[in-house]
Amino acid sequence: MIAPVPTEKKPDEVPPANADGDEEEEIEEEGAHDAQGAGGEGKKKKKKKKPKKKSKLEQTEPPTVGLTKLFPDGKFPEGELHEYKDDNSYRTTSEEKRYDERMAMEDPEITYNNIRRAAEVHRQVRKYARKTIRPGMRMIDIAEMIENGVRNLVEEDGLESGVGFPTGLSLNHCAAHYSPNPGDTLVLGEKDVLKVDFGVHVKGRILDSAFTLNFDPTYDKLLEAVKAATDTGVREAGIDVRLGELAGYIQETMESYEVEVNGKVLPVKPIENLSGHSINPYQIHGGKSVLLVKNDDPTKMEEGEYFAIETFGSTGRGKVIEQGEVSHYARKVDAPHVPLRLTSAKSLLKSINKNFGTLPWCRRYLERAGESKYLLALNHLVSQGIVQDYPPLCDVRGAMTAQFEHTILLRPTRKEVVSRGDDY
Ligand code: 57R
Ligand code: CO
Repeated sequence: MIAPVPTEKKPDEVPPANADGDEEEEIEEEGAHDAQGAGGEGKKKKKKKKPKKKSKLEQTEPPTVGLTKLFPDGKFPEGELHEYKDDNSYRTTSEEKRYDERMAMEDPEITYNNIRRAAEVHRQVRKYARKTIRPGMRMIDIAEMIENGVRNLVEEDGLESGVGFPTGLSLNHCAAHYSPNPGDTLVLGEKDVLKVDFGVHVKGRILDSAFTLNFDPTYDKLLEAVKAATDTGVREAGIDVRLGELAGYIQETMESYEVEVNGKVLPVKPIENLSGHSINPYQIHGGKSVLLVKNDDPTKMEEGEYFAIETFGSTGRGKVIEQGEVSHYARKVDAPHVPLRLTSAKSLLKSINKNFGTLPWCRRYLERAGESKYLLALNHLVSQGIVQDYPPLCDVRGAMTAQFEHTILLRPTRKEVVSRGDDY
């Protein structure tokens, strides 16, 4: 549970005040302070100018400084490393695997530096979001604060770098795929449980990480259960691990928790029809789903793959249905090339291809790209199977749901939890 914090800390300007930047001349009186301490009319001796240490560029509040400025050598921090277990433990010291990794780092297509840059943007933006999001704020203002931070820090540049997908701000019994649409006047409440799920991409490498905020302690245990279940998933994931088995470990951890709500003890259930997922360049769902309930999916995790390990816990049925107005969309990777009779649909598709390609987006991003009165054309593209719509996914009213999510890399020598931070 987050305790109310004192008002906003004064933004610390970057760089320090003496704009002219030249070192202060310190003129020291010769002998002025000699032993007898008497002020002597000593000869004016020019003291050697000591280089004033360059003030380290720091992130501002709200975050505005592009990370290439904070990491001038272009090298971004490695995530949390885990050695592979059992018959993949040889990989840690394998010369061949270490060679493969060196090669990977030299290949602009494979280098881990892009996802690490996206991860550092995510950490710095969420640090500010976690201390700033408070009941009374409008959902649109929360979304734009996060998106402006991402665009500034990733130094947004069309499809080269930018926001990875719509900022998810699903509340209470809704677990995923809610983002405010234009005109949404919803305000965050004291008793709300908020899932903040936002993405950052660099050259199509999408960093997908999420956390849950609550502002009163009632559901602290639910958040603890889901954080532990996600950490189990992160720990047990690995090369050659079967997705169905991994789901079993996640379920075991989740179901070992219960929440007491107004004197009633409720079991924490993993949500059976939500999942984590593999991630491909410019494709948020890479085709492999990591479900949250044990199953016999024999599909294995493979070397070089990126996975979003995310778990959802609920005090309700542990099952979601599509509910409410759609905000989330994405052009299908293998969209059929059907002739579009509606000219407005043709030009809307052009705008989608130009601004998003196959990256997910929401209606606010469409309007930011200059589109208006697009709904008819958009629904036409959905009905033609060219664009997939993703309605909000909700358990029963009265249920409470929580989410935590990390992106992991299955590198040849070891697993890297690239989105790990000192917060979660
Ligand atoms: O990660 C249009 C998006 N994703 C944003 C994220 O799990 C995703 O439905 C997709 O914007 C589109 C799910 N699993 C079934 C396949 C069993 C959801 C929940 C988590 C989420 C948001 C997700 C899901 N499916 N794809 C990524
Ligand atoms: Co995800």
